[in-house]
Amino acid sequence: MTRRAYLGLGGNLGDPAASMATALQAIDARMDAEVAAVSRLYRTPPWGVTDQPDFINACAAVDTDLSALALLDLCLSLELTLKRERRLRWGPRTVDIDLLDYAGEIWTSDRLTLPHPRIAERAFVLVPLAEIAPDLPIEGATVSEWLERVDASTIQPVSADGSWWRTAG
Ligand code: A4P
Ligand code: MG
Repeated sequence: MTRRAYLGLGGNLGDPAASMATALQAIDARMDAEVAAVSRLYRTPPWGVTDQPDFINACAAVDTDLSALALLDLCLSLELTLKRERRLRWGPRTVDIDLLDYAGEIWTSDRLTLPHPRIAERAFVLVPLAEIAPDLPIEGATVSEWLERVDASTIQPVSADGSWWRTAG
């Protein structure tokens, strides 16, 4: 059975857009997953630990036959592969891929919390997610409703549209 999942992608070292594009291409190439929509790329100030470079962030919708845990494992293995490849060839860079939502499911295990716990307070997630899923319910409100409650003024688009991932990487 195919389900709709949403991924949050980001990085702030090296060429995060290229790493994110490689990850989305790898997901889209699978028989059991298809990239259905991708937001623009955004430049975002660091959240949490603020003494670090700006991030590049984006969100993607993925239609998949994978279970939530299998999709999480795919994301984690792509993170490891990208970090390993980049470290060997061009020095350090990072890409993080979070599973933001999986078919609206709400549950927690030792390895996975759904939906991702900090979506509602993070403009760097809400701005790109609102571009592809404004009406998605997250913890009692829609993405666009949560977006109204945060300061999104520092979240700057840096790609013209959501096609960046097909050619970069
Ligand atoms: N895990 C549990 N639930 C999930 C989920 N829904 N999606 C577990 C993904 N992982 C989930 O994740 C650690 C473990 O969380 C995983 O192995 C999985 O079993 P991680 O992403 O490696 O850990 P982390 O990144 O150090 O921690 P955390 O809290 O996930 O950090 P975030 O949320 O990734 O934040 N500022 C800007 N502007 N843009 C950013 O992208 N990112 C971070 C990191 C901080 N500040 C940022 C950004
Ligand atoms: Mg993370």
